[in-house]
Amino acid sequence: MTVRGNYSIRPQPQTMRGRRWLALWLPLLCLLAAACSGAPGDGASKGSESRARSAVEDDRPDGGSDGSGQRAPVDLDAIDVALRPVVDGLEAPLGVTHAGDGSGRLFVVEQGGTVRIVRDGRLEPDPWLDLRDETAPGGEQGLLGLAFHPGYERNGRLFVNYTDLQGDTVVAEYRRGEGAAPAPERVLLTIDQPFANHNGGGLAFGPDGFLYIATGDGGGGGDPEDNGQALDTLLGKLLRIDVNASGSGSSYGIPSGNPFSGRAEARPEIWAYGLRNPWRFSFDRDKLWIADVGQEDREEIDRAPARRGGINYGWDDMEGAACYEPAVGCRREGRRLPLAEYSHDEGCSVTGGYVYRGRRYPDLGGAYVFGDYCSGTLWAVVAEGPPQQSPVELLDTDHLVSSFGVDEEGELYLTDIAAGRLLQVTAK
Ligand SMILES: [Ca+2]
Ligand SMILES: [Ca+2]
Ligand SMILES: [Ca+2]
Repeated sequence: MTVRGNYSIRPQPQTMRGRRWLALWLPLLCLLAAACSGAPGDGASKGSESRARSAVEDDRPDGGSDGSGQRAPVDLDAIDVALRPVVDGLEAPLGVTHAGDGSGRLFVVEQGGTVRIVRDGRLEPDPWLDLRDETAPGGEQGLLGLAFHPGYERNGRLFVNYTDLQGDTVVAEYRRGEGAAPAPERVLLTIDQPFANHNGGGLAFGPDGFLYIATGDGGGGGDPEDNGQALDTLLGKLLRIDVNASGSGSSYGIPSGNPFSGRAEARPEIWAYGLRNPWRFSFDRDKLWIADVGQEDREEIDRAPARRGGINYGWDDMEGAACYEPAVGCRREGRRLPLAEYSHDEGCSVTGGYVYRGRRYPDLGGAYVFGDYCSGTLWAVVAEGPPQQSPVELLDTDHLVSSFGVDEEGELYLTDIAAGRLLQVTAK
C-alpha cells in the first residue's frame, strides 16, 4: 500500500503494529533506539519548546535547483514508491554497500559478523567476510559497518566497524588476498565502550578521500558521561581519518583541516560532534547527511556542507531542536538544528538513507530517502531544498528498516533485519 502525505497526519494503526513487534524484537530495537536506554520520565518536560530560529546559515548550494532552471526540484508528493524484494535468507542484515569495482555486486553486512554478496540478484551461499570469531552480536552490538576504499579495485582495501568480544568498538582494515575471503590487515582504532548500546558503526569515504567513522555517545540513557559535547573523547562524534597516511605512533593520519587538530584538550580525529547515535550517514555531492537517533521524543535528519568541519549537532544539550539537558534553558548557541525531525508518534529510531541519484526512477531523483526502524515508514526530504523541511511520507511498510545502501549505479536498497531481506526502493 502506498500512502503519501505529510507525516503529521499519519493514521493510527502504526501504533498497534509497533507494539506487536516491540514484544518480538525488543533486543533488536535496541540496535538503534532510546527504548533500551532512556530513563523513564526523562522526557516528561521536553519537546514542548518551540523551534528556535536557526542560527545556522542556509547551506543550499549557489544557483540550486529552485531558480537556476537547470533542474526541476523533486516533487515528493508525486512519487509513487514501491519496494521490490531482491533476496531473502540474510541473517540480521544491517548494512548494504558496493565495492566500486565495476562488478555490480552488493555487499550486505550481517550483524552476526558476516558479509554476504548479492550478485545478479542472487545471494551467494557462503559469507565473503567472516568476523564471527571477533564479535559477540546482540542488541546494538556486532558487525556494524563496512566501507570499501575508493581505490578498492586496484588496492583491495576495505574497512569494518564492529564491537569486539569485550563490547568495545574496533575499526579494522582487511585486504583482498589470494583466497576468496579478505584477510585481516590491521586494527586502526579501538574505542572503549562504557555501555552496550549506542555504538554508532557507520563507515564511509567522503568526497575528500578520507574515512569517516560514526560513533555513538557510548550509551546509557541521556548521555550520562556527557560525551556528545566533550572534545576529549571519540564517543558521540563523526571522525575523519586518513587511511593512506600514518601518523607518529598511529596507523592512520590526521587530515589537515580536521577542526580540532593541534588542540591539546581535543581528539584530532573529530570532524563533528554532539551526536547521540548516528545510525547511518552518507555523502551526496557536496553534502553530508546524518540521521541521529533520538532519546525520548525526536528523530532527526541533519544536512551539512561536506567540507565544513567542527559542526556541533547539539546532543545532549539538545534533542533535535528542543532542549534536552537541561530541559529548559539549554545551550543552543552554535548548535546546528536538524533539517528535518519527526516525533515518536511516528516512529522511534531513525535509519538514515541516501539521496537518490540513480537513473532508473527519475521521479526519485534528488530525494533524500530515509526511514524509521520501528514504524517501517519511509520518508523523503528534498536534497537541495531549504534547511528546514517536514518529511514527506513515501510509503508505509511493515519492515524493520535497519539500513539503506546504494549500488554502483546509485540505485537504492534497504535491509529488513528481522525478515532477513534486501529490497530495492523503486518508483512506479
Ligand atoms: Ca556503547
Ligand atoms: Ca547527559
Ligand atoms: Ca542534533
